[in-house]
Amino acid sequence: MGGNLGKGGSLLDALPTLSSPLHIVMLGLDSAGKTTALYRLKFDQYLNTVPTIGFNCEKIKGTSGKCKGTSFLVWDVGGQEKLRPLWRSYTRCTDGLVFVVDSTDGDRMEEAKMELLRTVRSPENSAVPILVLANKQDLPGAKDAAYVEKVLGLKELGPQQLYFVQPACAIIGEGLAEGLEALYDLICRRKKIAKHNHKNNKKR
Ligand code: G3D
Ligand code: MG
Repeated sequence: MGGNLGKGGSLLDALPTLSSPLHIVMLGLDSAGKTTALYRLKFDQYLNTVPTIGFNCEKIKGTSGKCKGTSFLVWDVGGQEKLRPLWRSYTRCTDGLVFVVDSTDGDRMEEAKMELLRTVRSPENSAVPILVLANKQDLPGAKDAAYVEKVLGLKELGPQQLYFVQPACAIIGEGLAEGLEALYDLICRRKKIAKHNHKNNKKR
């Protein structure tokens, strides 16, 4: 993130103002590992999950890097087909999306792609940063981040769409803190871009 402090901008102008807590919505097909990831982030331990009917919500504090100390309010929304129409009511006004994928479930990657694109293409979600967790990396046959990026068609979303694909294993917590940090970074970038565009529009 390059700042431009020398040209009449103050330090405050250069810093994105992030409201706290940041609102994050976790989506993905049923059984991808969303609830496991949420409770791993919250309690730093594995909790046995049952399929989510409705949602779970937890406040989580960033533990490392630039997002250390930042509060995130994370909504984990049920992923069963009958619950997916509800996703839209959660994603309105969110700061970031976490899309969790079971990296071993090749058969349902196309379905995951369709649901992701449907959510991201709805106007109220335009340009919301996305963290894709390529989960269950501990299992044999798990596809890597590059494959998941390709099969979900993330590049098709255009150059303005900020996203990052993080390999993860939610049951032991691997990759989750890194993923959250990457998402925080994307949220900062988006705020900066929005601020810049707002300034330029005012000049016109
Ligand atoms: P969901 O909230 O997306 O529907 P859950 O998914 O968090 O309920 O997880 C679904 C199943 O996947 C759970 O197993 C959970 O333990 C498992 N799981 C989640 N993350 C990982 C992972 O990284 N690796 C492995 N091997 N399994 C994972 P059960 O057996 O309880 O259905
Ligand atoms: Mg769940």
